[in-house]
Amino acid sequence: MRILTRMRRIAFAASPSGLSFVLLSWILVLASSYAQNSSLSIGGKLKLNQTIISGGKEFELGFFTPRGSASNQRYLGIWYYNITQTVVWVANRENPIAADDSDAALVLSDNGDAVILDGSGKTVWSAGVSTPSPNGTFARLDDTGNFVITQASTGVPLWESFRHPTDTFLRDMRFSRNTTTKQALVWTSWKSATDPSPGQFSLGLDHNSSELYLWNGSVPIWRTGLLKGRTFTGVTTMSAFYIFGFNPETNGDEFSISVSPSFAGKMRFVLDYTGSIVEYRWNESSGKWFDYWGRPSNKCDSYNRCGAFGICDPSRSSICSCLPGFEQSSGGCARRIPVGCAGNSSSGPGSDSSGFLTIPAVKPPDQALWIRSIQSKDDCQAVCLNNCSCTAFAYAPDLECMIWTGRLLDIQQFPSPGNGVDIYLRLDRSELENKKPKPWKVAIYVVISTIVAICCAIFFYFMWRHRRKPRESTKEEEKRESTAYRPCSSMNSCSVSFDTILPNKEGEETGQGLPLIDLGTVRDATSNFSNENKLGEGGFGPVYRGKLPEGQEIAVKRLSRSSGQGLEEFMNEVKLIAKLQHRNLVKLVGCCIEEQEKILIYEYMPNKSLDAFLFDKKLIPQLDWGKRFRIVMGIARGLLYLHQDSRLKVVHRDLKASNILLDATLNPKISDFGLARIFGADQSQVNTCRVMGTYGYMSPEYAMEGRFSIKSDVFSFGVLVLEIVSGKRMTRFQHEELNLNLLGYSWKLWKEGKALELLDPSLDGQCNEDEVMRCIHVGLLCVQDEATDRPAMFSVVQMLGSAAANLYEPQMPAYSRRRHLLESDTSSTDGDPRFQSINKHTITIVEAR
Ligand code: ACK
Repeated sequence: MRILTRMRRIAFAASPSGLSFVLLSWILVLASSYAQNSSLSIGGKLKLNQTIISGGKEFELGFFTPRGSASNQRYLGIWYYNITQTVVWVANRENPIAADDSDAALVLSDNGDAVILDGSGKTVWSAGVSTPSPNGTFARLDDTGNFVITQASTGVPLWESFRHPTDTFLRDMRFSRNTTTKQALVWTSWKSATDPSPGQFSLGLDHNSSELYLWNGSVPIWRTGLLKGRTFTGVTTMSAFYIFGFNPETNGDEFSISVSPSFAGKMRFVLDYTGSIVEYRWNESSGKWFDYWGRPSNKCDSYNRCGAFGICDPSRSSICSCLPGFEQSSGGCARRIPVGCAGNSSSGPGSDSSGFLTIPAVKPPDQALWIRSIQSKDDCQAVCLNNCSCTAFAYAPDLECMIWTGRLLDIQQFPSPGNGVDIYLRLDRSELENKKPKPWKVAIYVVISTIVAICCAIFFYFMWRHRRKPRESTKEEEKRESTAYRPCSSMNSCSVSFDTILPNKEGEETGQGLPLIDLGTVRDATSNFSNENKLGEGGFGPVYRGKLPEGQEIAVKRLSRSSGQGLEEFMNEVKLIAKLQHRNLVKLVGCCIEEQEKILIYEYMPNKSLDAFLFDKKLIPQLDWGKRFRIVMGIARGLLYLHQDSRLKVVHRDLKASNILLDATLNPKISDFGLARIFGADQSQVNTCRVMGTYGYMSPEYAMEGRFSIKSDVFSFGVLVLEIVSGKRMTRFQHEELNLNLLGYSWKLWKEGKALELLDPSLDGQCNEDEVMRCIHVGLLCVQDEATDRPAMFSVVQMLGSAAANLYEPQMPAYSRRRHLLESDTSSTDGDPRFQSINKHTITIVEAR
């Protein structure tokens, strides 16, 4: 429509000088038909200052200069209509036109080819079409973002931009491969944020399988895993995100995969110049793109991170280990006992000296051989047994039979069943026998453990009776409690799982395997909750240090009866943490629901909370910059796990320094999940009347309107980062003269180019300046007023971790003035004032809505 507007302007400018009404109408008709057709016919030209707009005004084609580029060069490209420059396709990536070359143009030539000619008539780019009967051939921009040259007589597309992609995958595109030539469509990143020429990263279908690969040059750096049903086996959380999924299809000699996303709005996948695939979705209400999903997102996503026969588990502190039956050797993981087969076994192929061990829920190894028409797991196993070089197999109805011969590469452990596939690893039988005790041994174990369990039960029964005596007066209450929550008589004999006590919502798992610890044991461990053992007071009650009979050090969170954390919050926390496991989340050792007590037992963190460390003049010298940066990264990874990488989408809602615990090596662990919420797969925001959290860390939309989302956690993370960098508490900091809080002060320094002045003076300038600047930059991005302006944790981890990451400019953060925070200082709880601090406590505000 820009052409139409421009021509209207010309026409009106001309009319006063005497042009007739007829001529004016003719110009307008011509202009409108030109724009409405959204097309070029043979001989048609598109000059540097002209554009074509798709019929439904979705996309626009024309010449552009990349946003932020210092050079004045023009590329022919397609972008979203009426949205801040978002380029989805570029034609002349390597041969830009000079902006002052006013004669340059895109032309649909006589032979039906689309060519870019510079002012001297030289061809700068061509679609490469040549048709013997070009009559009526036209080029049109569709509402899908596809620029198509079509032969009028047949209606057959001669050329499509969708089949010559650059760095963006749009919803109507297809990943495809020619099944004969094995040639696949390849997406290539830009060289930099402002240079559309082909960069080093590319994405496309594998030559043989239904798998997508991301390459750096010719080296694979990530892969999706095979398509199983409609989701990729190597991408966790995918089923949740893509309800309609990915659709494989074979048409003639073309194999292709299209996407049917559940999201109806504008969306695009971009292979960015740093080598990440990021899915952006358009938020109509804020008029902004937000990054919704991205990969690679953890260290184990890196292709073959742990080498052949290694397995990578991102939730462990040491992420690499060897597969069972393999051990570390000089060249990586090597088999402990060779598998007997033809050549080294008298019984030849299929010799019974080998068997299979199940490795559940893994990203299937690379380079599987697909065996067609196998109907059962047993048949698939037989295929593997009959092939001496077969090292593993997998069978799933959607995948049929896959076998691997030779080395097993790029295996990642996923957090839970349902993700990835179960593979069956071929091992020598002696390896399996080690794992499977002989039946007679099992029988002896069973008899002995039954006798021990009965003895323990009798012993603890008498102990329990003995302890209950003084509490006769509360018998009635106890009766009520114990009918709802059955106490377990002892930890050792505790076989009651959460299945029996926790309400199990549809689709959720129970916290199986987490022990219930009886109250007597907890009392003994904490010297009957003595004051000497008290570590402090959390928002929901006191926390005590203790030691279990086996010697394990624990922290016991005793929920006070008067606390806001009722049974619901308690159950919430137990169920959540039991299901989540990550090195940056605190580990729940057990819990106790007995008499009127609700108690959570955690692993003990010798360095207590970040709050206690960071704001203590004596302890702070121990936190040098390197440690602080590792803490920031650890919290970011823990949060990324909660938001994206675990099976659930969890919003913590109360992230703050006092909820970050530090282990012996100062590795941070996110704790306190009392307020956390599980989000549905497609749920991005929840409205609540019950605003709970901690002022200063609460995002504006949550504090003021009760709206929370993963971006509320991102806000709290940003505050935390600025606190860690500055060593200043959000709720205590006030720049008196400027009336600024920590966010406002950070922003002021940033704008003045003096951000490094924010650094904690106790560091005495000892730091990695680049890391400090990145932390401040990311911190400011995270505390933006609008949730959509805040990056997702996926981007945060990337931006913090890579000096090359492209960081956009922050705007003024939320609550930049102090007065908002003065209100926050009023929050407090009852209890021993020794243990209270201003921002340690979680508050609840009930707002009328
Ligand atoms: O800041 P702190 O010393 O560390 O005081 C608080 C207090 O209990 C109330 O939350 C401490 N705390 C909580 N959980 C643990 C834990 N797992 N290990 C050690 N200290 C803990 C926290």
